[in-house]
Amino acid sequence: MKLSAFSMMTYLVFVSLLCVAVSTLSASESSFNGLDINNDGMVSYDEIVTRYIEQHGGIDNSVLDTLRSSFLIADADDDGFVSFEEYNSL
Ligand SMILES: [Ca+2]
Ligand SMILES: [Ca+2]
Repeated sequence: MKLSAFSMMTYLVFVSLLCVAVSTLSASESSFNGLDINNDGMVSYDEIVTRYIEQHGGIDNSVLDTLRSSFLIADADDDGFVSFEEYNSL
């Protein structure tokens, strides 16, 4: 349902960011764990931003906006975190 309001470009940016964390490992669990910096089993918005900055050396406001809106869509149950199940369903 949320996907209808979700542009393809936003989707691609978000998925590529999720994949870039551990790009040499193909297992989705490994890439999820690469994003889960504090190993609490959930990926927060701050963790995604931190990983993005590590990968790109910085971040600008337009990317922050895209990440924020993408994160809200990925967080299907609106608890403020993306679980492994939510990540896998992207
Ligand atoms: Ca976490
Ligand atoms: Ca969630």
